[in-house]
Amino acid sequence: MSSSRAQGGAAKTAGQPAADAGAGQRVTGHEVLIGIAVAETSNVALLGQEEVTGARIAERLLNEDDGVNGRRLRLLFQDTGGDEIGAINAFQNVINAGVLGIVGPTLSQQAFAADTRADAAGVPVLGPSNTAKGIPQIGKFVARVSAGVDVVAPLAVEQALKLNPAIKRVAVAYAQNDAFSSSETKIFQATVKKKGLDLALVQRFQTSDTDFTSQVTNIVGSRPQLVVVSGLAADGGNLVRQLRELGYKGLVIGGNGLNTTNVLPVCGRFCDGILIAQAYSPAVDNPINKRFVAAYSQQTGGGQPPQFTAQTFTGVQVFVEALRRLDKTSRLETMDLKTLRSELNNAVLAGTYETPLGTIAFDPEGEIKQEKFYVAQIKMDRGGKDGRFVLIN
Ligand code: 1QQ
Repeated sequence: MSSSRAQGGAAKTAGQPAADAGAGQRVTGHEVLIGIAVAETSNVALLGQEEVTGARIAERLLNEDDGVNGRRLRLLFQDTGGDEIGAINAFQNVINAGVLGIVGPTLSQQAFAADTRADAAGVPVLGPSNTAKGIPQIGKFVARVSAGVDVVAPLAVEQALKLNPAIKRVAVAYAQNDAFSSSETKIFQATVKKKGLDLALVQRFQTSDTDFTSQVTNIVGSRPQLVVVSGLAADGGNLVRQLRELGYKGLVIGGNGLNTTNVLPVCGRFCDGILIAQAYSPAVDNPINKRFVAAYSQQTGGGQPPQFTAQTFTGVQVFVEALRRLDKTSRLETMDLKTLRSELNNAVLAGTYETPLGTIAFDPEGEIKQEKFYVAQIKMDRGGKDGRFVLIN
Protein backbone atom coordinates (compact mmCIF):
# COMPACT_ATOMS: atom_id res chain seq x y z
CA MET A 1 0.00 0.00 0.00
CA SER A 2 1.47 3.34 -0.98
CA SER A 3 -0.68 5.64 1.13
CA SER A 4 0.59 6.76 4.48
CA ARG A 5 -0.38 8.37 7.68
CA ALA A 6 0.69 11.75 9.05
CA GLN A 7 2.44 11.69 12.41
CA GLY A 8 0.31 12.37 15.48
CA GLY A 9 -3.35 11.62 16.17
CA ALA A 10 -6.30 13.91 15.65
CA ALA A 11 -6.18 15.09 19.24
CA LYS A 12 -2.55 16.15 19.12
CA THR A 13 -1.90 19.82 18.50
CA ALA A 14 0.07 20.44 15.36
CA GLY A 15 2.20 23.48 14.72
CA GLN A 16 0.47 26.42 13.06
CA PRO A 17 1.29 26.51 9.34
CA ALA A 18 3.19 29.69 8.64
CA ALA A 19 1.78 32.27 6.24
CA ASP A 20 4.67 31.50 3.89
CA ALA A 21 4.07 27.74 4.24
CA GLY A 22 5.91 25.83 1.57
CA ALA A 23 8.13 28.69 0.39
CA GLY A 24 11.45 27.19 -0.69
CA GLN A 25 10.23 23.56 -0.50
CA ARG A 26 9.94 21.60 -3.75
CA VAL A 27 8.37 18.42 -5.07
CA THR A 28 11.10 15.77 -4.95
CA GLY A 29 11.41 12.01 -5.00
CA HIS A 30 9.08 11.44 -7.96
CA GLU A 31 6.12 11.55 -5.64
CA VAL A 32 3.10 13.81 -5.35
CA LEU A 33 1.50 14.14 -1.93
CA ILE A 34 -2.21 14.89 -1.33
CA GLY A 35 -3.76 15.03 2.16
CA ILE A 36 -6.96 13.18 3.04
CA ALA A 37 -8.34 14.68 6.26
CA VAL A 38 -11.71 13.10 7.05
CA ALA A 39 -13.49 11.55 10.05
CA GLU A 40 -12.04 8.06 10.51
CA THR A 41 -13.26 7.90 14.13
CA SER A 42 -16.18 9.24 16.23
CA ASN A 43 -19.87 9.13 15.26
CA VAL A 44 -19.00 11.10 12.15
CA ALA A 45 -16.97 8.10 10.92
CA LEU A 46 -20.35 6.61 9.91
CA LEU A 47 -19.96 9.11 7.04
CA GLY A 48 -16.16 9.49 6.90
CA GLN A 49 -15.26 5.82 6.47
CA GLU A 50 -16.93 5.80 3.08
CA GLU A 51 -14.67 8.70 2.13
CA VAL A 52 -11.49 6.80 3.06
CA THR A 53 -12.62 4.00 0.74
CA GLY A 54 -13.12 6.43 -2.15
CA ALA A 55 -9.69 8.00 -1.64
CA ARG A 56 -7.93 4.62 -1.59
CA ILE A 57 -9.63 3.48 -4.80
CA ALA A 58 -8.65 6.76 -6.46
CA GLU A 59 -5.04 6.36 -5.38
CA ARG A 60 -4.89 2.88 -6.88
CA LEU A 61 -6.63 3.63 -10.19
CA LEU A 62 -4.85 6.94 -10.79
CA ASN A 63 -1.46 5.32 -10.15
CA GLU A 64 -2.38 2.58 -12.63
CA ASP A 65 -2.84 5.47 -15.08
CA ASP A 66 0.77 6.64 -14.61
CA GLY A 67 0.08 8.82 -11.54
CA VAL A 68 0.98 12.44 -12.20
CA ASN A 69 2.81 12.08 -15.54
CA GLY A 70 5.01 9.32 -14.16
CA ARG A 71 5.21 10.53 -10.54
CA ARG A 72 3.52 8.38 -7.91
CA LEU A 73 0.44 9.78 -6.21
CA ARG A 74 0.73 9.27 -2.46
CA LEU A 75 -2.17 10.07 -0.15
CA LEU A 76 -1.43 11.19 3.38
CA PHE A 77 -4.33 10.21 5.66
CA GLN A 78 -5.00 12.14 8.85
CA ASP A 79 -8.06 11.45 11.02
CA THR A 80 -10.06 14.56 11.89
CA GLY A 81 -12.39 12.88 14.35
CA GLY A 82 -15.85 14.45 14.41
CA ASP A 83 -15.23 17.98 15.65
CA GLU A 84 -13.68 21.28 14.63
CA ILE A 85 -10.48 21.08 16.65
CA GLY A 86 -9.72 17.62 15.25
CA ALA A 87 -10.19 18.96 11.73
CA ILE A 88 -7.95 21.99 12.38
CA ASN A 89 -5.19 19.76 13.77
CA ALA A 90 -5.46 17.24 10.93
CA PHE A 91 -5.27 20.03 8.35
CA GLN A 92 -2.22 21.54 10.06
CA ASN A 93 -0.49 18.14 10.19
CA VAL A 94 -0.89 17.46 6.49
CA ILE A 95 0.01 21.04 5.54
CA ASN A 96 3.19 20.81 7.58
CA ALA A 97 3.96 17.47 5.91
CA GLY A 98 4.01 19.29 2.55
CA VAL A 99 0.81 18.16 0.80
CA LEU A 100 -0.07 19.99 -2.43
CA GLY A 101 -3.80 19.96 -1.63
CA ILE A 102 -6.30 18.54 0.85
CA VAL A 103 -9.47 16.54 0.31
CA GLY A 104 -11.58 17.04 3.43
CA PRO A 105 -13.03 17.51 5.96
CA THR A 106 -16.20 15.41 6.35
CA LEU A 107 -18.59 17.98 7.84
CA SER A 108 -19.37 21.57 6.92
CA GLN A 109 -19.22 22.27 10.66
CA GLN A 110 -15.55 21.24 10.51
CA ALA A 111 -14.90 22.98 7.17
CA PHE A 112 -15.89 26.41 8.48
CA ALA A 113 -13.14 26.01 11.11
CA ALA A 114 -10.38 24.14 9.25
CA ASP A 115 -10.67 25.47 5.69
CA THR A 116 -9.85 28.99 6.84
CA ARG A 117 -6.45 27.71 8.06
CA ALA A 118 -5.67 26.02 4.74
CA ASP A 119 -6.82 29.13 2.90
CA ALA A 120 -4.53 31.34 5.00
CA ALA A 121 -1.62 28.97 4.29
CA GLY A 122 -2.39 28.97 0.56
CA VAL A 123 -3.22 25.26 0.37
CA PRO A 124 -6.06 24.21 -1.97
CA VAL A 125 -8.97 22.32 -0.38
CA LEU A 126 -11.62 20.23 -2.11
CA GLY A 127 -14.60 19.52 0.15
CA PRO A 128 -15.80 15.95 -0.47
CA SER A 129 -19.02 16.33 1.55
CA ASN A 130 -19.39 19.95 2.65
CA THR A 131 -22.83 20.96 1.41
CA ALA A 132 -23.81 23.91 3.63
CA LYS A 133 -24.33 27.29 2.07
CA GLY A 134 -21.16 29.41 2.10
CA ILE A 135 -18.44 26.74 1.85
CA PRO A 136 -16.83 27.86 -1.46
CA GLN A 137 -16.97 31.44 -0.18
CA ILE A 138 -14.68 30.61 2.79
CA GLY A 139 -11.76 31.63 0.63
CA LYS A 140 -9.95 31.57 -2.66
CA PHE A 141 -8.31 28.19 -1.94
CA VAL A 142 -11.59 26.44 -1.02
CA ALA A 143 -13.69 24.56 -3.57
CA ARG A 144 -16.02 21.59 -3.28
CA VAL A 145 -17.00 18.51 -5.26
CA SER A 146 -20.12 18.16 -3.09
CA ALA A 147 -23.07 20.05 -4.56
CA GLY A 148 -24.81 22.37 -2.11
CA VAL A 149 -28.02 21.76 -0.21
CA ASP A 150 -29.79 24.36 -2.36
CA VAL A 151 -29.58 22.22 -5.49
CA VAL A 152 -29.89 18.75 -3.95
CA ALA A 153 -32.41 18.90 -1.08
CA PRO A 154 -35.48 20.15 -3.03
CA LEU A 155 -35.43 17.01 -5.20
CA ALA A 156 -36.40 14.82 -2.26
CA VAL A 157 -39.47 16.97 -1.58
CA GLU A 158 -40.50 16.77 -5.23
CA GLN A 159 -40.14 12.99 -5.13
CA ALA A 160 -42.21 12.75 -1.94
CA LEU A 161 -44.99 14.71 -3.66
CA LYS A 162 -44.87 12.33 -6.62
CA LEU A 163 -45.25 9.37 -4.29
CA ASN A 164 -48.05 11.03 -2.34
CA PRO A 165 -49.66 14.03 -4.09
CA ALA A 166 -52.07 14.38 -1.14
CA ILE A 167 -49.31 15.65 1.19
CA LYS A 168 -50.28 18.96 2.71
CA ARG A 169 -48.84 19.17 6.22
CA VAL A 170 -45.09 18.89 6.70
CA ALA A 171 -42.95 18.80 9.86
CA VAL A 172 -39.21 19.44 9.67
CA ALA A 173 -36.62 18.58 12.31
CA TYR A 174 -32.98 19.64 12.37
CA ALA A 175 -29.81 19.44 14.46
CA GLN A 176 -29.32 23.01 15.61
CA ASN A 177 -25.67 22.47 16.65
CA ASP A 178 -24.56 21.43 13.16
CA ALA A 179 -23.85 23.92 10.35
CA PHE A 180 -24.87 21.60 7.54
CA SER A 181 -28.17 20.58 9.21
CA SER A 182 -29.06 24.21 9.96
CA SER A 183 -28.34 25.13 6.34
CA GLU A 184 -30.17 22.17 4.81
CA THR A 185 -33.32 22.70 6.87
CA LYS A 186 -33.60 26.27 5.55
CA ILE A 187 -33.71 24.88 2.01
CA PHE A 188 -36.24 22.21 2.99
CA GLN A 189 -38.45 24.79 4.70
CA ALA A 190 -38.27 27.17 1.73
CA THR A 191 -39.12 24.29 -0.64
CA VAL A 192 -42.13 23.27 1.46
CA LYS A 193 -43.47 26.84 1.30
CA LYS A 194 -42.68 27.21 -2.40
CA LYS A 195 -44.69 24.07 -3.12
CA GLY A 196 -47.67 25.59 -1.29
CA LEU A 197 -47.48 23.08 1.55
CA ASP A 198 -48.20 23.85 5.18
CA LEU A 199 -45.09 23.92 7.40
CA ALA A 200 -46.79 22.54 10.50
CA LEU A 201 -43.76 22.33 12.80
CA VAL A 202 -40.05 23.16 12.98
CA GLN A 203 -38.49 20.90 15.62
CA ARG A 204 -34.90 21.32 16.86
CA PHE A 205 -32.56 18.69 18.29
CA GLN A 206 -28.83 18.16 18.92
CA THR A 207 -26.50 15.74 17.10
CA SER A 208 -25.59 14.38 20.58
CA ASP A 209 -29.23 13.50 21.44
CA THR A 210 -30.19 9.84 21.79
CA ASP A 211 -33.63 10.15 23.42
CA PHE A 212 -36.04 11.90 21.08
CA THR A 213 -39.21 11.30 23.09
CA SER A 214 -40.17 14.95 23.42
CA GLN A 215 -39.26 15.81 19.81
CA VAL A 216 -41.17 12.91 18.22
CA THR A 217 -44.15 13.59 20.50
CA ASN A 218 -44.25 17.16 19.15
CA ILE A 219 -43.86 15.94 15.58
CA VAL A 220 -46.65 13.37 15.78
CA GLY A 221 -48.80 15.98 17.55
CA SER A 222 -48.47 18.30 14.55
CA ARG A 223 -50.20 15.62 12.40
CA PRO A 224 -47.77 15.75 9.43
CA GLN A 225 -48.04 13.72 6.22
CA LEU A 226 -44.32 14.22 5.58
CA VAL A 227 -41.44 14.52 8.07
CA VAL A 228 -38.10 15.93 6.91
CA VAL A 229 -35.00 15.25 9.02
CA SER A 230 -31.75 17.24 8.74
CA GLY A 231 -29.21 15.68 11.08
CA LEU A 232 -26.26 13.28 11.00
CA ALA A 233 -26.42 9.49 10.75
CA ALA A 234 -26.61 8.45 14.42
CA ASP A 235 -29.01 11.13 15.67
CA GLY A 236 -31.03 11.23 12.44
CA GLY A 237 -31.42 7.44 12.38
CA ASN A 238 -32.46 7.36 16.02
CA LEU A 239 -35.01 10.11 15.51
CA VAL A 240 -36.60 8.23 12.59
CA ARG A 241 -36.72 4.98 14.61
CA GLN A 242 -38.38 6.67 17.59
CA LEU A 243 -40.80 8.50 15.29
CA ARG A 244 -41.96 5.19 13.79
CA GLU A 245 -42.09 3.55 17.23
CA LEU A 246 -44.51 6.28 18.27
CA GLY A 247 -46.72 5.34 15.33
CA TYR A 248 -45.97 7.85 12.57
CA LYS A 249 -46.95 6.22 9.25
CA GLY A 250 -46.32 8.92 6.61
CA LEU A 251 -43.35 9.57 4.34
CA VAL A 252 -39.93 10.50 5.75
CA ILE A 253 -37.18 12.46 3.97
CA GLY A 254 -33.66 12.22 5.32
CA GLY A 255 -31.06 14.82 4.41
CA ASN A 256 -27.47 14.27 3.36
CA GLY A 257 -26.40 13.33 6.90
CA LEU A 258 -28.43 10.10 6.60
CA ASN A 259 -26.95 9.35 3.19
CA THR A 260 -25.10 6.16 4.14
CA THR A 261 -25.94 2.50 4.66
CA ASN A 262 -24.33 3.00 8.08
CA VAL A 263 -27.69 4.47 9.11
CA LEU A 264 -29.37 1.08 8.59
CA PRO A 265 -28.25 -0.51 11.87
CA VAL A 266 -29.44 2.65 13.66
CA CYS A 267 -33.07 2.67 12.49
CA GLY A 268 -33.25 -1.00 11.42
CA ARG A 269 -36.55 -1.98 9.84
CA PHE A 270 -37.83 1.56 10.52
CA CYS A 271 -35.38 2.89 7.90
CA ASP A 272 -37.64 1.39 5.24
CA GLY A 273 -38.99 4.02 2.84
CA ILE A 274 -36.75 6.96 3.80
CA LEU A 275 -36.19 9.21 0.77
CA ILE A 276 -32.71 10.73 0.31
CA ALA A 277 -31.55 12.93 -2.58
CA GLN A 278 -28.27 11.88 -4.20
CA ALA A 279 -25.42 13.62 -6.01
CA TYR A 280 -24.20 10.28 -7.41
CA SER A 281 -25.59 7.32 -9.30
CA PRO A 282 -23.58 4.12 -9.86
CA ALA A 283 -25.27 4.01 -13.28
CA VAL A 284 -23.43 7.11 -14.60
CA ASP A 285 -22.33 6.00 -18.05
CA ASN A 286 -18.69 6.99 -18.57
CA PRO A 287 -15.41 5.04 -18.51
CA ILE A 288 -14.10 6.41 -15.19
CA ASN A 289 -17.33 5.60 -13.34
CA LYS A 290 -17.35 2.08 -14.78
CA ARG A 291 -13.80 1.51 -13.51
CA PHE A 292 -14.68 3.04 -10.15
CA VAL A 293 -17.82 0.91 -9.77
CA ALA A 294 -15.90 -2.25 -10.75
CA ALA A 295 -13.09 -1.50 -8.28
CA TYR A 296 -15.57 -0.83 -5.48
CA SER A 297 -17.57 -3.93 -6.28
CA GLN A 298 -14.43 -6.09 -6.31
CA GLN A 299 -13.29 -4.67 -2.99
CA THR A 300 -16.65 -5.12 -1.25
CA GLY A 301 -17.78 -8.40 -2.78
CA GLY A 302 -20.40 -6.95 -5.10
CA GLY A 303 -21.41 -3.70 -3.40
CA GLN A 304 -22.36 -0.48 -5.18
CA PRO A 305 -20.44 2.67 -4.29
CA PRO A 306 -22.23 5.21 -2.10
CA GLN A 307 -22.25 8.95 -2.73
CA PHE A 308 -19.52 9.94 -0.23
CA THR A 309 -17.16 7.34 -1.71
CA ALA A 310 -17.78 8.69 -5.21
CA GLN A 311 -17.35 12.31 -4.15
CA THR A 312 -14.04 11.64 -2.38
CA PHE A 313 -12.76 9.64 -5.36
CA THR A 314 -13.69 12.67 -7.47
CA GLY A 315 -11.82 15.07 -5.18
CA VAL A 316 -8.58 13.10 -5.56
CA GLN A 317 -9.14 12.71 -9.30
CA VAL A 318 -9.62 16.46 -9.77
CA PHE A 319 -6.34 17.26 -7.99
CA VAL A 320 -4.46 14.66 -10.04
CA GLU A 321 -5.87 15.76 -13.39
CA ALA A 322 -5.22 19.41 -12.57
CA LEU A 323 -1.60 18.53 -11.64
CA ARG A 324 -1.10 16.56 -14.87
CA ARG A 325 -2.30 19.54 -16.89
CA LEU A 326 -0.23 22.05 -14.91
CA ASP A 327 2.91 19.89 -15.24
CA LYS A 328 2.65 20.07 -19.02
CA THR A 329 2.86 23.87 -19.01
CA SER A 330 5.23 24.30 -16.02
CA ARG A 331 7.10 21.25 -14.75
CA LEU A 332 6.12 20.69 -11.12
CA GLU A 333 9.75 20.47 -9.94
CA THR A 334 10.50 23.98 -11.21
CA MET A 335 8.15 25.59 -8.67
CA ASP A 336 8.54 25.94 -4.92
CA LEU A 337 5.72 24.45 -2.86
CA LYS A 338 4.01 27.76 -2.19
CA THR A 339 3.88 28.59 -5.91
CA LEU A 340 2.89 25.06 -6.83
CA ARG A 341 -0.06 25.05 -4.38
CA SER A 342 -1.26 28.34 -5.79
CA GLU A 343 -0.88 27.19 -9.41
CA LEU A 344 -2.67 23.95 -8.53
CA ASN A 345 -5.57 25.94 -7.13
CA ASN A 346 -5.84 27.91 -10.39
CA ALA A 347 -5.61 24.71 -12.43
CA VAL A 348 -8.35 23.00 -10.38
CA LEU A 349 -10.75 25.88 -11.00
CA ALA A 350 -9.90 26.12 -14.71
CA GLY A 351 -10.57 22.50 -15.62
CA THR A 352 -13.47 20.34 -16.74
CA TYR A 353 -13.44 16.76 -15.47
CA GLU A 354 -15.09 13.51 -16.52
CA THR A 355 -15.71 11.87 -13.13
CA PRO A 356 -17.94 9.29 -11.44
CA LEU A 357 -20.30 12.22 -10.75
CA GLY A 358 -20.48 12.89 -14.50
CA THR A 359 -18.92 15.93 -16.18
CA ILE A 360 -18.03 18.57 -13.61
CA ALA A 361 -16.36 21.98 -13.50
CA PHE A 362 -16.16 24.85 -10.99
CA ASP A 363 -17.39 28.41 -10.91
CA PRO A 364 -14.80 31.11 -10.07
CA GLU A 365 -15.58 30.80 -6.33
CA GLY A 366 -15.02 27.04 -6.30
CA GLU A 367 -18.64 25.90 -6.38
CA ILE A 368 -19.10 22.65 -8.29
CA LYS A 369 -21.02 22.74 -11.54
CA GLN A 370 -22.70 19.36 -11.86
CA GLU A 371 -25.45 18.31 -14.23
CA LYS A 372 -27.45 15.46 -12.70
CA PHE A 373 -28.91 14.55 -9.33
CA TYR A 374 -31.08 11.66 -8.15
CA VAL A 375 -33.31 10.46 -5.32
CA ALA A 376 -32.96 7.12 -3.54
CA GLN A 377 -35.37 5.28 -1.27
CA ILE A 378 -34.21 2.88 1.42
CA LYS A 379 -35.60 -0.64 1.01
CA MET A 380 -35.11 -2.88 4.02
CA ASP A 381 -35.09 -6.68 3.70
CA ARG A 382 -37.80 -8.69 5.43
CA GLY A 383 -35.67 -9.31 8.52
CA GLY A 384 -35.13 -5.56 8.93
CA LYS A 385 -31.36 -5.93 9.31
CA ASP A 386 -30.05 -5.39 5.80
CA GLY A 387 -31.22 -2.95 3.21
CA ARG A 388 -30.30 -0.95 0.13
CA PHE A 389 -30.55 2.50 -1.35
CA VAL A 390 -32.66 2.15 -4.50
CA LEU A 391 -32.61 5.03 -7.00
CA ILE A 392 -36.18 5.87 -7.92
CA ASN A 393 -35.94 8.66 -10.48
C1 1QQ B 1 -22.12 18.51 5.52
C2 1QQ B 1 -22.72 17.29 4.98
C3 1QQ B 1 -22.52 16.06 5.76
C4 1QQ B 1 -23.80 15.58 6.35
C5 1QQ B 1 -21.94 15.01 4.87
C6 1QQ B 1 -21.16 13.97 5.57
O1 1QQ B 1 -23.32 17.32 3.92
O2 1QQ B 1 -21.66 18.56 6.67
O3 1QQ B 1 -22.07 19.50 4.75
